Amino acid sequence: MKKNAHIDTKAIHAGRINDEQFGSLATPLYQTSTFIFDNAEQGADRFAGEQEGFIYTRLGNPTTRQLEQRVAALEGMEDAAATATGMGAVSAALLANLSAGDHLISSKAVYGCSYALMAHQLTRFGVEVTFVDMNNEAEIVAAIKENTKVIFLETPINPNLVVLDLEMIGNIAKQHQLISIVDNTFLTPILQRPIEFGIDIVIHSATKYLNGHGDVVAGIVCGTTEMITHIKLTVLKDIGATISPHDAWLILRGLKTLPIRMERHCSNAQKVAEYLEGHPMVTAVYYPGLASHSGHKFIGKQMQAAGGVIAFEIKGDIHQGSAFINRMQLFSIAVSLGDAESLIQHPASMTHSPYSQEERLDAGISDSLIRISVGLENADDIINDLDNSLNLIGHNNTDTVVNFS
Ligand code: 3LM
Repeated sequence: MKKNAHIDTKAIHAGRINDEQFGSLATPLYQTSTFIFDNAEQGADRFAGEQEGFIYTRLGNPTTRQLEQRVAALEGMEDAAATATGMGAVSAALLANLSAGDHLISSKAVYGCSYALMAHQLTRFGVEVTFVDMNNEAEIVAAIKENTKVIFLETPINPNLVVLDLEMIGNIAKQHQLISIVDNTFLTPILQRPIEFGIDIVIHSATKYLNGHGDVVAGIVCGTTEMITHIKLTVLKDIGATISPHDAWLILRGLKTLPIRMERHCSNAQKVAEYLEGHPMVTAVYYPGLASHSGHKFIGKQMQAAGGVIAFEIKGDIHQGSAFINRMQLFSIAVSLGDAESLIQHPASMTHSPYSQEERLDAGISDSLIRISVGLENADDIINDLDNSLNLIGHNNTDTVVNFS
């Protein structure tokens, strides 16, 4: 593959390690915990870093390595480290760059467990955290202190789809010598490459679109060779949030169709968002693909398209909201996103329950928000499912038969 190949070609070929023994087209799965040394000296040399080669799967594995090189190529970054989960990636990126006494600035609204890690865990180890409105340049700058080391965000934000200005944030980080970390899970490198805006580290929950088939939990951190070596040799080696080679193999398979899946997720979500916006029972729709959305101006500049996640609010109280969700038939009631199947969930009681209600409201995540991950089914069927359920709101139907099959 040529270095300047298009991103959809890279999704299939980048980082490919040729199987010289058998010529296997598919990536061989090295499902092994350990690797045999030719002799004691070779083992010692590998441990000392004086000879290349694998030692033990917690420290590296050929299947995993191929995944790391492929995602790094897609993000346009030098290297990557694959992890056991997306939270493993968030933890690795933060723990490798923060020590007791350091200060971290994060967007107020982030994925619930990322918030919990920063607010409830890192603080136990003497890391100070300030949560800010990441769209407010003055507020970010005012939060910077002598000991500030890292700035953390995701865009679009899970779950309210607020879009943040990567160029503005990348510039602030450069000016103040902060390490910027962006969680790119919602858009993937197919739609957004944060490095183009000066961001230092990009992380993913590979559980989501990168794998795309709902059968893996995994994560990945991308950065410079120096940063990734630092992450691998400090945090990942000793904490052990290493990906299983089998999961790496499944994600490599999923990545081959990532560009075409993203195209379909986006076109389906655009149709669904437009439909929702026109429904009388829907009071608000949050999707950057809509001209009415504050993040719409970033499309074509920072992000190529708006992705497959939509948040919205409907008329009625909590009971009508639950009844609406319970009536869905094609949609599965489940957290996670980026799968072939359409999913629906309630952030306040599910993905963002690690926040207190006060913290959540302050972060702009309302109790009535409903989040959907628009799948790869036919858009008309997805819209029909929403339509059936929306049209029954307010018809004293809280005991409508629920069919989850
Ligand atoms: C969810 N999100 O449904 P894992 N970063 C982002 C994420 O959305 C997530 C992670 C990191 C959801 C998971 S909630 C129990 C289910 C932007 C996960 C963490 O560790 O692979 O789950 O990734 O929003």
